[in-house]
Amino acid sequence: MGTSRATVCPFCEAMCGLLVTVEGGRVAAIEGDAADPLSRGHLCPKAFGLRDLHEDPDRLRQPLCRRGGELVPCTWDEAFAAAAKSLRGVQAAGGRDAVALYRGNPVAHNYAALLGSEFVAKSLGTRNVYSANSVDALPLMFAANLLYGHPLLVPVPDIDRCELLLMLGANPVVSNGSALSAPGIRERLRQLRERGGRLIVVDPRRTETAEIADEHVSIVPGTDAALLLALLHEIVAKRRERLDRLASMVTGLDELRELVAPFAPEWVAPMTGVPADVIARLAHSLATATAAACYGRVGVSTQSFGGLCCWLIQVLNIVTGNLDRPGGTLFPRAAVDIAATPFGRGPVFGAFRSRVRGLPSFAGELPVAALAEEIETPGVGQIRGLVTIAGNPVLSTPDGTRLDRAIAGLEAYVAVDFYRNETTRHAQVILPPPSPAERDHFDLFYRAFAVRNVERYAPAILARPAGQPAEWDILCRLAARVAAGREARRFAVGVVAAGLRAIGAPRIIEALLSIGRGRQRPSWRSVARLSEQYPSGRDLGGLEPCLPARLKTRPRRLALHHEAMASEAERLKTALVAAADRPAGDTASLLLVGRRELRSNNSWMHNLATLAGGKDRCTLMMNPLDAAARQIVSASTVLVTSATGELRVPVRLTAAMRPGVVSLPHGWGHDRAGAALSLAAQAPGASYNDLTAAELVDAATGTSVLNGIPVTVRAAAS
Ligand SMILES: Nc1nc2c(c(=O)[nH]1)N[C@H]1C(S)=C(S)[C@@H](COP(=O)(O)OP(=O)(O)OC[C@H]3O[C@@H](n4cnc5c(=O)[nH]c(N)nc54)[C@H](O)[C@@H]3O)O[C@H]1N2
Ligand SMILES: Nc1nc2c(c(=O)[nH]1)N[C@H]1C(S)=C(S)[C@@H](COP(=O)(O)OP(=O)(O)OC[C@H]3O[C@@H](n4cnc5c(=O)[nH]c(N)nc54)[C@H](O)[C@@H]3O)O[C@H]1N2
Ligand code: SF4
Ligand SMILES: [Mo]
Repeated sequence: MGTSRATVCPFCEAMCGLLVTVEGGRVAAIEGDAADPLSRGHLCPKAFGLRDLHEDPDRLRQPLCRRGGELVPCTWDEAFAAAAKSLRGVQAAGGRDAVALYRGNPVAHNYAALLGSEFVAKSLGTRNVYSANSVDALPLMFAANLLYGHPLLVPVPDIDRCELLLMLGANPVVSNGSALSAPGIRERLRQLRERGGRLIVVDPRRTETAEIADEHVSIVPGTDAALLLALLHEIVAKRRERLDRLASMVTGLDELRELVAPFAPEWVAPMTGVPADVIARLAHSLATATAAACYGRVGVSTQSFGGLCCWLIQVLNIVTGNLDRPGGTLFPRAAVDIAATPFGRGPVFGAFRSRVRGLPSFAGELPVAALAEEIETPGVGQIRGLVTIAGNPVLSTPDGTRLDRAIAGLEAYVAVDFYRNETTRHAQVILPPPSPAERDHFDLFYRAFAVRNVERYAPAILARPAGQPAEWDILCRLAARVAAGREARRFAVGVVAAGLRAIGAPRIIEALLSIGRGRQRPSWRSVARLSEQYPSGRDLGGLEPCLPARLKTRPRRLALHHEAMASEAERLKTALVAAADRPAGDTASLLLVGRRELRSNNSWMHNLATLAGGKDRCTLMMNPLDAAARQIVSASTVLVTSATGELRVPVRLTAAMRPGVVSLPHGWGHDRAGAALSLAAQAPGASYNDLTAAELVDAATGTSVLNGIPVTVRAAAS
């Protein structure tokens, strides 16, 4: 018999509690932890990735250094020496900004990487800090910062109590929710409908979530801002707003009335593809429901008016009185309040700009759309070295082919990753962290987005092999080596990193917990005690109203007027007028949108046996009408061409697609030489981001436009 250990799945934002049976030092079984107050026993197939990833022969268990052009195993001492030497060399010649840092999505699921990578950033002292945020949730944080005063003070829909949920550009039945941690969301949505509530999904595809909804509203990609403005037009211009207890906090309502005035449903209907009577009906439902929530994610974030969309969604919740209302949208209160951390301190937006294109910074980072040009363009501050931590920007950021080429030409590149993926294959040094089964777990980031407040710490379920440092160790050591002997501020960062490395990451969590807990609750002296006493997590209760107290705006007001958003609405108006004047033509062109697949996680987990099997997932979904017009037959191979590139993928004909729109998942394209993902390479697929353009960003925020990309599709010669 093995022993059962409780942990948390690190693979998506749902944070499912798991019970793992360990036998002879191996993971023998994984099941959902019914005692977890948030996940209540839910888990999805990806949880088994915990075992597969641990046992994957391609997972790096030893650092690699480049010798004579080849990446070969080396000792940790050799790896750190080579890493520090190359990065320091580049900075000595080209200045601090000559080395860039890119942090990928798994950093947010790994508290030691989240904290440790801050040291790496500060020790490099570079302005060239990038992350996956600018191909993801940046517009949402931008809106939160404008309205609530902090990028991480984001309300989530109270789906367990709401009566009407209007969802745009999100597919939580597959993604398991994003900026909305609600494990088992399919069941929660079923319950919503069972208690008489309604779910309405706005998406160009009849998604798996739309499939279980009361209504699917098919929309032309990239036009959600117009739809949202028309909804607001119906509510605010017609004075049907209902601020209720928010009335004393709201300012700028008159300006909002003016802003939405031109966007009558009849006007936006032809461009959005949503009939005017449907818009009017949706607005009426929102304005009259006792508790409703509007929610949007990736589809409304990474599109040409992403910032405006995310802001309008919040404004819609405010003017219907649903913000901070049970059954509406509420602010989670995690044991560690990340909205009270230094992230986002100071001028959050536009504190500095990228060198070549002048794209604005957000929360200390530049948009990743600028990375390739910052590497390619000579001059003072040109990037000649790179550090990536848990990322794969060659597959996950726009114009991957160009970035791939740019990274290949760098003088120094150090990666912290346990795979030699499509990006890290270019590294001079790869420093592999332990497998997720070998690390402790505390969700520092995603608890801020959960529909129930839970405090949970889990020790590692397996011991680290001898010689394998913790990721905290790796990042602190790297930071200390890079900063040694530099100017005072960086030197100090290095000294602190070296000191805290010895103390260990759990102590930082204990410190944060004791600050965050407030007066009335008992103070945990150790995370070990927390996990002993509450192995499945400690329930801190459901979400509750907290405004105006938690607002970070000064004075504590909800201001509905923002110059930046007013000018975005103006830009949208101009674009719509131009579109309406254009002769209907160009039926050759289709609009490409993204999707996610259940047994996949962005560009990775494609190398895991349990998840990789089954039918081809990197397929282009297309409406049969569009196929017929192009003599494309079911299951054939097609060529998809954009202004940036061309892909060959199998086609899947389905009436779920809106005519004129095609859908492809991102994160495939595992046929690049030099990566070491043997299983993934057997079904490589093609990379969506070979079609997207670095030039295309949301003007308000600098976030990449990854949806609504014009493409042509034709049958490939067999
Ligand atoms: N076209 C298009 N592009 C997109 C998107 C889209 O919808 N459409 N979505 C975007 C979104 S939302 C995101 S979040 C990004 C993701 O983009 P990225 O964050 O750049 O890439 P991932 O695919 O998440 O790759 C994660 C890497 O981290 C490694 N890793 C996993 N766990 C750990 C760990 O604990 N420590 C370390 N050091 N490494 C680890 C894995 O081995 C893998 O190589 O992609 C974006 N790109
Ligand atoms: N299984 C699985 N789960 C995941 C991930 C994964 O790769 N696989 N990735 C994780 C990550 S990093 C994230 S950020 C989340 C993302 O979580 P979600 O945002 O829920 O996931 P997506 O499936 O990308 O949903 C985006 C939807 O937007 C639609 N869309 C595209 N363009 C438009 C548009 O212009 N307007 C509207 N209204 N809709 C549009 C697409 O058709 C798609 O259905 O998922 C997380 N969970
Ligand atoms: S939904 Fe799946 S991948 Fe996400 S945390 Fe739960 S088990 Fe892990
Ligand atoms: Mo993401």
